[in-house]
Amino acid sequence: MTNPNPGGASLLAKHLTPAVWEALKDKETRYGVRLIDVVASGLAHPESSIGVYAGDEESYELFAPLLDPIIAKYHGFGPDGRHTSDLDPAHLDAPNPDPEGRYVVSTRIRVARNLCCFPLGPALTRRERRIVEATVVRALASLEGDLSGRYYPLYEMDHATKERLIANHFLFKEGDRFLEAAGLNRDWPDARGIFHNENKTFLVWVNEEDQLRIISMQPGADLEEVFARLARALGELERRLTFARSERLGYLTSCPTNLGTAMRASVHVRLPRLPEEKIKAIAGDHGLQVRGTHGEHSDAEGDVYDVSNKRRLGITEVEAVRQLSAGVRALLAEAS
Ligand code: ADP
Ligand code: CIR
Repeated sequence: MTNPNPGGASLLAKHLTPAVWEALKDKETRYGVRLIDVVASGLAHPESSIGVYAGDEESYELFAPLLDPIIAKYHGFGPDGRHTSDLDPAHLDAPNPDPEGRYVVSTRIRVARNLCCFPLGPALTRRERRIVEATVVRALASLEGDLSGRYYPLYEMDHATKERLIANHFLFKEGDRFLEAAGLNRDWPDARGIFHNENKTFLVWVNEEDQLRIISMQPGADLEEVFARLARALGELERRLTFARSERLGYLTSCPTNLGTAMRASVHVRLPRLPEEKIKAIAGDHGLQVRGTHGEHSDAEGDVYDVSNKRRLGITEVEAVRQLSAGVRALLAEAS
């Protein structure tokens, strides 16, 4: 097969040179992940912004000639970089940027995690995915206090409940075409589901893009409270589960944009008086990205934007939330 470079503006198209294709096309990881699997989503969707997904930890080593330049471009993190973590809420210092609740509708911080010693989602077998689900659900069942909750398997959930949870920003959407092409939706909805506490301030998505998406969220702009809850939940889960992690790349995730902290800290902020281009410019100056009201690949509804840290690798969790805090302050200064 000759180099199938999809063209377009994706990082895959930029970095899948004939030399890289030739050097990597016959390689295969111990879990059977090949170059053609890593690039499948970007080939199927030339409109991708990134275009690659890793099938396992070894993919990041074996296919480094393709993935390292993509990681460097997205995160500004070179091959000699070393990722460090700081989840200590005492280090945060990000006071509520909107104490009167005039602009910020809600705050959400999520991290992605995958279990050590399994392939990542694109290469999981149905049986392995079920073992992951059972392992995670067992760990979640023993959480106490405000973190205690219930797991709802997707196959048991009726259509109306699912739609309501998605509309209220609690549950992942179904049928993402990029994930589909990466093999992440195989056997859907088997072994997928959502855990949440009673007031839905602590939630865990199971077996979507990553095996776990651990989420802390609440109305308003109290970044410190949302971060502290997430850090506490992660501490509890780390005592019960072993997550896939590398010295260099931090927490391992299926999409290279999520490596490192695997954290996306966001606010939903209503900015009726600022043009979208201005919002994007201010956000960009602060290392933030802007999404629509219903997440990635959606539009802003009612002037509500999702503003979050873009970089997740080579930055600590505390720094990522501080970056969000500074950017939101700058946006609010312009908005009033
Ligand atoms: P991810 O957070 O995993 O990167 P998405 O961009 O698809 O993925 O967002 C997932 C969901 O979280 C969407 O419903 C989105 O609207 C919601 N969301 C993101 N940020 C916030 C926020 N600050 N408040 C409420 N919901 C949010
Ligand atoms: C794409 O390449 O466009 C999709 N696979 C989604 C990439 C992840 N999104 C992002 O920029 N954080």
